[in-house]
Parts: sequence; structure tokens; C-alpha cells
Amino acid sequence: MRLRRRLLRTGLVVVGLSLLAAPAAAQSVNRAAIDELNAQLLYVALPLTLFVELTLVYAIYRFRSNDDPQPTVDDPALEVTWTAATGAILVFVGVSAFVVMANPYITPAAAETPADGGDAFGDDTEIDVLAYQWGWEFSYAEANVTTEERLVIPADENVTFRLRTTDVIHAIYIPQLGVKQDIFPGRTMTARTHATEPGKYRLYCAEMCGAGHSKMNATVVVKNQSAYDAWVENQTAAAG
Ligand SMILES: [Cu+2]
Repeated sequence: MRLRRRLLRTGLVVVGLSLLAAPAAAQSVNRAAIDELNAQLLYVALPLTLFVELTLVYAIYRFRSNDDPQPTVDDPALEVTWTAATGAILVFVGVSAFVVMANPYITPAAAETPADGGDAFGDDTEIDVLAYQWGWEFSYAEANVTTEERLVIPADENVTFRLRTTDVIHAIYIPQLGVKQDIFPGRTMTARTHATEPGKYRLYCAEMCGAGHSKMNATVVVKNQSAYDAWVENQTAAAG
């Protein structure tokens, strides 16, 4: 009895700690969708894990000294039940993961068919990203501006990145904005985001691309719309 109470208390502590560990508010629409999926899967996985582990511990304790073990007998109803329950859980995991994967911010290619070749995101702020061994170059379509190792984007605005590489495979990775996309030689890849929090974030190359790979970082600066417009104007004036 006392053991059961102790196990229950441990279980409650585990649940409490995992709730405390839940991430703070997301910094982009992409990141919010990914965090929400993680939370959903956690809420399914946690009770299941506790159920399985507690059953195991109970079985070890309850049958710890059995001098006359009997073979288990068939129980079709039980087997059908756990197979169906497992199936239902896998369908739930599959469907919720698919919904996030199909999100036009997470997988823009799914929303952009070759026939409309880019017009689907015509209202987005468009930025050309060039990856090379070893660095990043960002060109802003609406202004004659190019920056190195520093990507400036507006907050509360859809942003489309057109990604190209001059040499090998690289991958753009901005964890806090939920952006990750491989960039293949000879192709223009697309990534999107919609940042919600002005601030500074890190950008990494997430594909081992040679000796300088670890230095292939950049800073992402998210500015609110007026600060972004002022920045573009400033840069254009400086360039002109
Ligand atoms: Cu790289």
C-alpha cells in the first residue's frame, strides 16, 4: 500500500516537472506549431509511459517470489484491445505530425505547386539566401541591399527565403524561428517563417559542409515593421 502511494507521488512529480519544463512562448508561427505538436505528443506519451512502467514495477513486486509459475493463457479480447489501442495512438501521432508537416510555413513546397511557381507567396517579404563555403549572404528583393552573416527580417510578416548554394549542400537552421531546410546545388529551395517576437536569434548551417562548417553561423535580427522599413531605407541610401 505504501509502495503504491510512493509510486503515485513519484508519477505526479514527473508530470509536474515536465509541465514546468514546457517551453516559453514561441517566437514564430512555425515554432508555435512545432511546440504544440511536441506538447500534444508528450501528453499522449507521458500517461502511457507511466502506465507501462507502473505495471512493470507492480508485476515485479507482486510476483517477486513465485515457486510455481504458470504459462499465460490466450486472451483474444485483450490482444485485440491492445492492438486496436496501439493502432489508434499511432494514427493520432501520424495525423498530428502530418498536419504540422503540411503547414505552409513548415513545408512551403507543399503549398507552392510548380504551376504557380512562387506566386503563392507573392505578398511575402522575399529574401534571397546564398550559402557558400563558409558563410551566408542575404539579398533583399524589395531593396538593392545585401548583407553578410546578418539576416534582418520584419516581425508579424510572412517572409519567404529563396535558398541557393554556390558549392556543396548546406542547410539553413534557425531553431527559435522553426526554420530548417537543406539547400541543394543547382536548385532553389524555399523556406518560410512568420516571426512574432522582435529580437536576435542564431542561424546555423545544419549540414556538415567542410572544414569551416562550424563557423558557418549568422545572426537573425527580427525588427518590428517600422524599424525594418527604416533599416531598409538606411541600407539603400548607404548603398546608393
Ligand atoms: Cu554549410
